[in-house]
Amino acid sequence: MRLLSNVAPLRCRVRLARLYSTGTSGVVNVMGKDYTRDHLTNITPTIISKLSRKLYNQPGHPLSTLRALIESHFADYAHLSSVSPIVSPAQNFDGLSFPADHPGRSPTDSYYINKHTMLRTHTSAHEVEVFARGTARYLLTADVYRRDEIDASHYPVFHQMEGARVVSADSTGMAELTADNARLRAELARSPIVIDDIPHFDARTNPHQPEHDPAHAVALAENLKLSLNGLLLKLFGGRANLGGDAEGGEPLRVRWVETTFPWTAPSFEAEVLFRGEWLEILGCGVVRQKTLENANVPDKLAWAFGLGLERIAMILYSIPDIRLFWSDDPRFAAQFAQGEISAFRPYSRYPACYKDVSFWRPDVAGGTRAMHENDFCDLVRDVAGDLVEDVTLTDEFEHPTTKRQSVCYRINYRSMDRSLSNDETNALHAKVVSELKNQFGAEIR
Ligand code: FA5
Ligand code: MG
Repeated sequence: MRLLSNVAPLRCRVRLARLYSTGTSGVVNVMGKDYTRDHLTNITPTIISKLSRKLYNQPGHPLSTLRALIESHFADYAHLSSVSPIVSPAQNFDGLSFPADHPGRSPTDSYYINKHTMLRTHTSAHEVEVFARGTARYLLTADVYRRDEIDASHYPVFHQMEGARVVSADSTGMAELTADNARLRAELARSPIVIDDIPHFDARTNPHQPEHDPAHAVALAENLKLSLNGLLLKLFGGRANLGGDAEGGEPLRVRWVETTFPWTAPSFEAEVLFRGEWLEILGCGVVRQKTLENANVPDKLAWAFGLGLERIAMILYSIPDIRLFWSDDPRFAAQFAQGEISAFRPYSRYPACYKDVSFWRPDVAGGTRAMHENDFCDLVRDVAGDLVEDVTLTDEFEHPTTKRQSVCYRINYRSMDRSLSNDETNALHAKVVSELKNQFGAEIR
C-alpha cells in the first residue's frame, strides 16, 4: 500500500505552531506514570488504552489457548509474561546491535513515549535482561506495538512469543545439544512432516559467527530448527481445518528460508504450507556473542526465536479479521473454550461504507518530517477505533511548481458487530477531516 517514500523534503515551516494537538511539550500519562513529551512522542490514546488488556491471559481466548499449547511443547522452559511493554530504545534496539540507521527505529514505524522510552516492537527487547538473569530456557509471551497500515491482517498491537535456549560454550553444552538433536531427529523421522531444509549455515549468504566453531554453529542451528519443527507439527499437524490435502492424511510441509536479524547469525524463517500458500510463521537464529556479552554471559551460546500469535491463530481458527481478537462481542468469545481449537463461525457481515479524503500532505512532529501514512492511520484509529476496516491510498500527485504533495485516502468504515447508520459514518468521517485540520493543519482539497 505504501506508494510514496516516507522521506519528503521539509516544507511549510510556517505551520509548525499549530502542529499535532498533543504537542511536543507537557506530559503524557502512560500506565499511571507521567512522561515528559518531546519531538519523538507519538503514542496515541488508542494505543494507551490497549496497554493493559493481556488477551493471552483471558481464559478461552484463542491467543490464550495457543500460548498454552506452545508452552506445553516447551514444558521444561521458564514461562514468562506480564513484562511491561514500556522499554528503552537501548533494550529494543541497541542491546541487539540494531544499526543507528535501521528503519525500525524511525518514529514512523515505532511508538515512542519520548526519546528515552518506547513501546517494545518485539519480544526480543527482553533477551539481554533474561539472559543476564541466567535463565537457560524460556518462553516469553507479550504484546508488541508497531505503527502500521490498517487492514484485515494488520493491527498496531499484536502478540509474540519469544523462545530461547542457552548452553555453555564448552564440551558439556555440545554434548547436551548433540544428545537432544539425536532424540528430536528420531522423533520427527517417525512423524507425518516433510521438511524442506536448508544448510545450517552458508559461508556466503548466511554465515556462522567468526567466534563460533563451525561444529558448534551447526549443533545450535540444528537444535533450533528441530525444536521448532516439532512445535509446528504440534500446532498444524493433522488439524481438521488445515484444508486441502492435509485432511486426506497428507503430511505437514515446513520450509526453512534464510533471513537476517541484527543480533543473530545464521538467521532463518520458518514457513508452513497452508491451503496452497506458504505462510511465514516465525523468525529465529543463533544469538550473536555480542548480545550474550551485553548480558554478561560471554561464555554461553544461545539460539532464539520469535513467533506471531495472531498470525498462527488466524490460520488455526479461521479468523478472517485481526480486529476480532479485540472484540468484546459475546458472539466472538462464546465460541471458544480454553484448550480447544475450533473454526470461527462468522456471525454476520455488516455493510461497508467507503469515504474519501484528499488533502495536501502536511508536516508533522514539530516540522521535522512530512506526514507518513502511519500518522494518518493513527489519527483514523483515534477517531474511529475498530469501526475502521481498512485505509488505502487511492491517489497521490506532486504539484509541478509548488512541489506540494496531494494524497487521497479511502477509509472503509465497517463494524464487526452491527450496522453503522449513515449519520454515524458521516459524523466519524467529519471528525477525521476536522482532526486532520486541527492536529496537523492539513489543507483539505
Ligand atoms: C521479529 O520480531 C524478531 N524479534 C524475531 C526473532 C526473535 C528473530 C529471536 C531472531 C531471534 P519479525 O518482525 O519477522 O521478527 O516478526 C516475527 C513474527 O511476528 C513474524 O514471523 C510474524 O509471525 C509476526 N509478525 C510480524 N509482524 C506482524 C504483524 N504486523 N502482524 C502480525 N504478526 C506479525
Ligand atoms: Mg519477518
